[in-house]
Amino acid sequence: MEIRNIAIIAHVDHGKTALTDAILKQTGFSEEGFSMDTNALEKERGITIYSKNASVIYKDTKINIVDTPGHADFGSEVERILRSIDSVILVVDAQEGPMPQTRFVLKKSLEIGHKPIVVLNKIDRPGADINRIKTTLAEIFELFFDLDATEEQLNFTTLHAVAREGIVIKNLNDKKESIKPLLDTILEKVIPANPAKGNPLGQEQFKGSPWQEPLRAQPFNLAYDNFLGRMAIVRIYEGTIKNGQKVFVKKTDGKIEEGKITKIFTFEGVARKESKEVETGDIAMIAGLPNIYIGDTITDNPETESLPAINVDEPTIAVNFLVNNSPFGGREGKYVNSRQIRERLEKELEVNVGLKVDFGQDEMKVYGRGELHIAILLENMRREGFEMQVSQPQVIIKEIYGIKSEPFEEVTIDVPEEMQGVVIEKLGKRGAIMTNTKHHNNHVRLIFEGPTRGLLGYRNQFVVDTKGEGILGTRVVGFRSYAGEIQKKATGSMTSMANGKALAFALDNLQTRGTLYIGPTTEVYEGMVIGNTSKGDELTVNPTKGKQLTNMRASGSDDKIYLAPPTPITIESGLEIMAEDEYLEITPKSVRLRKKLLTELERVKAGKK
Ligand SMILES: Nc1nc2c(ncn2[C@@H]2O[C@H](COP(=O)(O)OP(=O)(O)OP(=O)(O)O)[C@@H](O)[C@H]2O)c(=O)[nH]1
Ligand SMILES: [Mg+2]
Repeated sequence: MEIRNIAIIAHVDHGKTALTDAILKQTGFSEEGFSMDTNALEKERGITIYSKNASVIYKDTKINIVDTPGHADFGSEVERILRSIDSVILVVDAQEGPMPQTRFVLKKSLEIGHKPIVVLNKIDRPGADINRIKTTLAEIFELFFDLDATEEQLNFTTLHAVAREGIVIKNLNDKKESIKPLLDTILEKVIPANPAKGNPLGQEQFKGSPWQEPLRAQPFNLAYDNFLGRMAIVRIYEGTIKNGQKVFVKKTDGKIEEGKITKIFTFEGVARKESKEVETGDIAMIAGLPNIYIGDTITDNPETESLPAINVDEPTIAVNFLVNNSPFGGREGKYVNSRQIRERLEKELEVNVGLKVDFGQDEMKVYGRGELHIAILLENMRREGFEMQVSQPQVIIKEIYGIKSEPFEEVTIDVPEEMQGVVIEKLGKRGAIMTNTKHHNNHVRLIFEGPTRGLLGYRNQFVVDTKGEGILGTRVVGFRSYAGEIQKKATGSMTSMANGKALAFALDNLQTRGTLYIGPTTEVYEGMVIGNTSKGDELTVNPTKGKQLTNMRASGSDDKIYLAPPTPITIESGLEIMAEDEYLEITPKSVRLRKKLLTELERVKAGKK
């Protein structure tokens, strides 16, 4: 059977998963209502976190599809996948137009030499009128051009879609029926992964075709199975791979290891199907090679030349994980000690390719590609019963050719025009420089470049400043020379001086000073941060203080307390707002912020040093 290998790429939320779901459904490989975003966290957040493989058969052709995550923190994963497939469906929200991650993934794809198929999605959105669709298309063309697309790449096919309803059309006035126009375009435009000179029947005259050549396969993703151990998702470039086969793994550092394939799966819909043998061009999941890693070459002959290595992007931020030693430490978690946390992190390293860990005695320094990358790991751990505390995320600073360097990001912002002032001001203070602006329909698109260090914690501020109407996207552009001091107005913390239960009476007084993270009856301890202060100062308060009891009862009115609903801390918001002298305490039941030094006296002393 012929094979086509594609990935679906786009900026976050532009509709990749909706499109993949529609393909699966309409080819009969999934049930009504099924979504590729199967993981509990993905369902909750409505975003894709893990890239996933699926496979459908359409007109006697097997189409392997990789649905990729759109969030910038997972960008390096997308890059690896792009290396292993033959073309991409670039999905662009017709109303929003190209966003930073569109640029990032398209750049990688063009560099590899793909000829992307462009899908303008969400043409049902009210803002996606004919004019906007035309502008978006022009912007995409400009983007291709900017990214040095070749003549052939610039000649991309454009389709229009309402992915959510399973509709793709070629021309805007075509009848809206199904996803078929996309599938037909894939068959027509994407090169077959198993060239026609292949030799499926072992005919003599075809000897020497890729089918006969030595095996060459390369992992682009890792998975873990409790029984089978580490697994690799590989693309078979040449030859075939058989269960039980003895293979050589050529590592990227030149070492060669021997191993034996103990299990092979291919994909059927989203299910794994055990296979005895996988042919040239296909994508498969293999077990039996415990040391296998991204970019290795799997072959049956050690003399075979290695495939070009796959680059894994370096982490940009680091967070310390430690045992929760707060006064409430160990109360709510099932796994709380440092050995358990260490073992869990070791397991994570099996599959989480962008992650690195320095295992210290008491602290484990975890390096990731961004706050979300780390937040997802923490969220998974707490759901499994882990409890720990973490330090404020710090960007990774390193010397490059003797120059102190730090990660930089490009920030693309869409806001109503009247809000641009506050965005420019705040980002300017955080060390970002505006590189471009563009106006369309009362909205303005601002593009900045600035150090990751200055951008940490900005997202929350942005949502407040733009009343939720703005869109913000970022992508890491690499390490640049250190940007110097950055003024970030740290929000001050309101810290409890007492142990006990918070009382409505006390909170009522405190809510005038800032935003509270807790409500009445929440248990607090001395040193726990219960809110922030609107003036930005540090405040030590007593949230457990009740009303003075007197014999005289005043008129009934002062008994009424109206508390604004608290803004509870989540892992992500906690990582953003926490200060350097604080820890974020994460348990299966709670997320609390605390001062490293619990008493005010200790903090004052430390401040004077
Ligand atoms: N109006 C409209 N909404 C759509 C369409 N396609 C998808 N959506 C919605 O857009 C949101 C994001 O869709 P997804 O398919 O999850 O987007 P994604 O690109 O996979 O997002 P990430 O994987 O998180 O980057 C969901 O709420 C969809 O229901 C469409 O054609 N029209
Ligand atoms: Mg998705």
